[in-house]
Amino acid sequence: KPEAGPPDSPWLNVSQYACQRRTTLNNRNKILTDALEVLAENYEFIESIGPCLGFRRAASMLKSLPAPVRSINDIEGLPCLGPETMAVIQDIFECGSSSKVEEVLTDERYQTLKIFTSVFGVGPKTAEKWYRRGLRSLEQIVSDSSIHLNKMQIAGFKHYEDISKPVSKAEAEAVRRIIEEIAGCFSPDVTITVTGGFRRGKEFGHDVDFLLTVPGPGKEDGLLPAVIDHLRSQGILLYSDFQESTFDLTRLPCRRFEAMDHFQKCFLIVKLKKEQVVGQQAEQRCGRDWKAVRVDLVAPPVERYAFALLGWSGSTQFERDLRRFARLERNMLLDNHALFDKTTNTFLQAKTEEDIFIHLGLDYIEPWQRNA
Ligand code: TTP
Ligand code: MN
Ligand code: MN
Ligand code: MN
Repeated sequence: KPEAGPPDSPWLNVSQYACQRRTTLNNRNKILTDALEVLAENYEFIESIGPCLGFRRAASMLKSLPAPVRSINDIEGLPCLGPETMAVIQDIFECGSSSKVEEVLTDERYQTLKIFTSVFGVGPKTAEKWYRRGLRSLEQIVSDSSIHLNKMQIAGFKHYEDISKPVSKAEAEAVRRIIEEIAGCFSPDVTITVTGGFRRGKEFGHDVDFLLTVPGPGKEDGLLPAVIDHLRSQGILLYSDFQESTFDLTRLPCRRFEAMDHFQKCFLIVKLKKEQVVGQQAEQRCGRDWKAVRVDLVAPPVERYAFALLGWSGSTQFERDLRRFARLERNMLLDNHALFDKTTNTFLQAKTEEDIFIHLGLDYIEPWQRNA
């Protein structure tokens, strides 16, 4: 085998940045990326950010390759592969699996934290606290009266069965119709855009994400509270966490990647009737005729739309690398609100996602190619 593939190999010139790669849902290296993501997750649980990102970056790079990696020679010269990652990949090629990964998968702590963090509202910190108290199952958590659950976690446990199941495209479409109708009552000019995993072409998601906008300055004020009230009066609001806008152009942009932005937004659980979903039976003899579904709504000011759309379309790894690329390669700061050029001290305006890619000197990457 040649050392680094033939000269015209598509594996040459693979960028270290996800925003310079096209990553579809067709992952040819799932065995490797699943293994690396287990290690990344394990490091996330112990809040060891450096190693976690290292493994995530490696997995993300491998997802973009147009063919399966068949030997350790294949990946020579590719970016994002540190010595630890190389050792894992070598183990998988030589033994069929990585002992390091197997160890994590059978580790009681990993298994327990994985279960605990699968509850809506429970992050690594809370999961770790419960683990240290000797708790090992969700049943133990809900029956322990000394544990204080917040409002989000109470909803998370209450609807656990439903919201731990994947949301289908048909269900996402049904949710879109409901939100569209309700938002249309607030203003006939509202536009609703699917973001998140469904915009990237995924068949299933853990929630449904939407961006709502109304043309005209400040016209989005009050939109989400109105939508939430409407859902409540229809009896289909199971949980809502509304966050008022704290958006302030004078304090832009943020210095680093933030999971949270400053737009008006809400994290919801809504009741989706089976009859509202195309292709599902209206009535079942036994059991409920509805399913609880997690829904995220964001309502940015219309002139921030392109930045919000890019930021909420993901994947998380793609977003991280867009920001990292902007900072390290362009001396610019990008977040969900704006793009700032530090060299000229100016904000760069954008009406579309394409505008932002042009400002960054990047080829446009379609949403379905952002599954990094
Ligand atoms: P998610 O809904 O968490 O992820 P996803 O849609 O890619 O995957 P899934 O199918 O499992 O739902 O987040 C979508 C994007 O929104 C993600 O790129 C991160 C971004 N995001 C923000 O920018 N700010 C926020 O406050 C949150 C919660 C998400
Ligand atoms: Mn989502
Ligand atoms: Mn979401
Ligand atoms: Mn901020």
